[in-house]
Amino acid sequence: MLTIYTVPISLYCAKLRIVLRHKELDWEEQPPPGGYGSDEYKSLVASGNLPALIDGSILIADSEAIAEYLDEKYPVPAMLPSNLGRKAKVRELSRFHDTRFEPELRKLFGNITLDKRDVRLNKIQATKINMRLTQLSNIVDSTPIRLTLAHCGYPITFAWLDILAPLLSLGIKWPENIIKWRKEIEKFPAISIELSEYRPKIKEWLDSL
Ligand SMILES: N[C@@H](CCC(=O)N[C@@H](CS)C(=O)NCC(=O)O)C(=O)O
Repeated sequence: MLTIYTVPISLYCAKLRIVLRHKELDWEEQPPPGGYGSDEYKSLVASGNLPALIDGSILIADSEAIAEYLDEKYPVPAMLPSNLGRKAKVRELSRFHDTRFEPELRKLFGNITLDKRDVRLNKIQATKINMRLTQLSNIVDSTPIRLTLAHCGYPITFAWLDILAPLLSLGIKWPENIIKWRKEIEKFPAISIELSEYRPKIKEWLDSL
């Protein structure tokens, strides 16, 4: 049995569950021992990163490293193409999410309640998110026929944007081809099931602020 350390609100834990679901793997989830950000957790996972996977004697932290490990260990259904160039393009798209797109959204997380809201930061981040969406629209080129690792992070970040955009008046401009691409990837059951369970967690988290 695979074990993953997660917290309910974590975007990257949701991304990882899409991979686990698509591969029809069994897994159990545990909260990070000692709590999120604790020294106890860091004694197990030096970076403090969530998610982390325990598979026997192996512990891996970082959703992308875990996803690639799972794809090699459980190759069916494959979530990376076997063709070298296409594989690299899937990795490129996946890393664009993790290193360029989602980090711009994350900067808004401390800026949600009225007492902490910084209108200037909202505007800056809205511009950056719109810029990343335009870039994404120039990277994404076709309707996905099968689910790859590159498709697992975006639906979760999009779900956050759906909720934060009206709340913070972000004025998000969705490119036409991204609206279409999103609809297509959200048809994969691994994604639709995760979204139906994850969206309420975003709302619960917002209510707890
Ligand atoms: N690139 C990392 C990002 C994961 C990430 O930022 N996780 C957050 C929770 S959503 C976290 O671990 N924050 C605590 C920390 O970085 O110490 C991944 O894909 O796993």
